[in-house]
Amino acid sequence: MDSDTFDILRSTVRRFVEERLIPAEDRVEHDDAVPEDIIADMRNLGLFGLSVPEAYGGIGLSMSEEAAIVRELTRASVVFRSVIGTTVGIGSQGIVIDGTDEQKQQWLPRLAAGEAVASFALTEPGSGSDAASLKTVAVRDGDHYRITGTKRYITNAPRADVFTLMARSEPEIKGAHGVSAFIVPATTPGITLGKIDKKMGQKGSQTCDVIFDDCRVPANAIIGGKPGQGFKTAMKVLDRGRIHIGAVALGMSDRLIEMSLRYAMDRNQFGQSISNFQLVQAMLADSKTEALAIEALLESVAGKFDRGEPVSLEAAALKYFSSEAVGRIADRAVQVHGGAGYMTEYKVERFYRDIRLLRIYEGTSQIQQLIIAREMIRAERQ
Ligand code: COS
Repeated sequence: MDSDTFDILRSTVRRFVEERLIPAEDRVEHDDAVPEDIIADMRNLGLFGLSVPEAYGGIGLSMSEEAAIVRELTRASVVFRSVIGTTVGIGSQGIVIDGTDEQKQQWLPRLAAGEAVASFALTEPGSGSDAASLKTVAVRDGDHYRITGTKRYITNAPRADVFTLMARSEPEIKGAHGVSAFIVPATTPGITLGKIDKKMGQKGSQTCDVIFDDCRVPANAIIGGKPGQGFKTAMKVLDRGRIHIGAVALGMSDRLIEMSLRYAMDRNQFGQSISNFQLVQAMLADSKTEALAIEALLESVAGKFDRGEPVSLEAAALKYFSSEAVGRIADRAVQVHGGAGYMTEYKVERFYRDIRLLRIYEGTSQIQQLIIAREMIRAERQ
């Protein structure tokens, strides 16, 4: 996108965050739902189509541009980002990265327009970090497959129109190579949703189980048309998703630091502003330093991704560092606010709970460490 158009998009999102999203945060928390009129505004702004190429009706941002927009968006509660998150990211990117032209034509324009919501169905009751051990089966039946299994903690499943679903289609091949990625419309007979999960935070972002009971889908629903490639597709989607999460961590860090600084400068104790005290300054300085480090790493990894360089190690490092750092930044924000930081009225306690998930979803910190070390060892062996 040319830089003038991009600047307009960025300032529009910034204004939307200030004028519409931040004022609606308490309502979202209270109602445990993002209001429909806000979702409609997000649709009209084109936010569902950020990552879909222009040829398929999206805005077609580069990873660096997407990161900058997501950073703006997540200065408001991360729950708003979740509305578009699976459609922009993990739910659609399998089709964008590995889909056939026909699959792209069929799904991407609707996803980009926000007319259809996509969810990513990988995790199962017995398979989380060890994604290749998934048990959902897709049994060949003529020119169709019959899918049976349960997917767990599926973000946006209650709103989803289509699932990118990983299932074992090659029963004789154990592990990653027996898995295919399927595009499964939510209206397919045999799909039922579990009850909506009750969570520590991120109220308004909905997750639930999705149960597939003998769901019949055509064989051409396999992403890319080739069975056995689904695990790789999922891993590529997650590499990219982890860069996106780095941008979420940065946006929330910006907000938490703003709140901490403002509170420290307004609050008086011992006859003066607490921002005069060096122990408070140390907390502000540590948070700012960590946010700058996330920013630098995000720019470098997103840039590498845009140049087509391999980024598995760097994306894992960014996701690991940024999600841990924003956890520390949120913890300091509570501390700077003192007693007020523990009260729901001031929102930092809510953000503290909301961002705890960043260290878990799209691969735990421990999985990121494992990927980083594996890639290091692999490179040294070559
Ligand atoms: N890009 C492309 N291909 C990849 C890849 C990547 N980032 N990572 C792995 N692969 C390929 C490997 O090259 C291998 O294929 P070949 O044998 O042809 O080389 C295949 O996928 C299997 O990879 P690997 O042997 O590394 O698989 P493991 O079972 O050891 O698992 C981890 C790898 C642990 C990294 C993976 O299971 C993972 O990311 N788990 C976390 C899942 C997750 O993030 N869940 C969150 C919920 S989804 S929001």
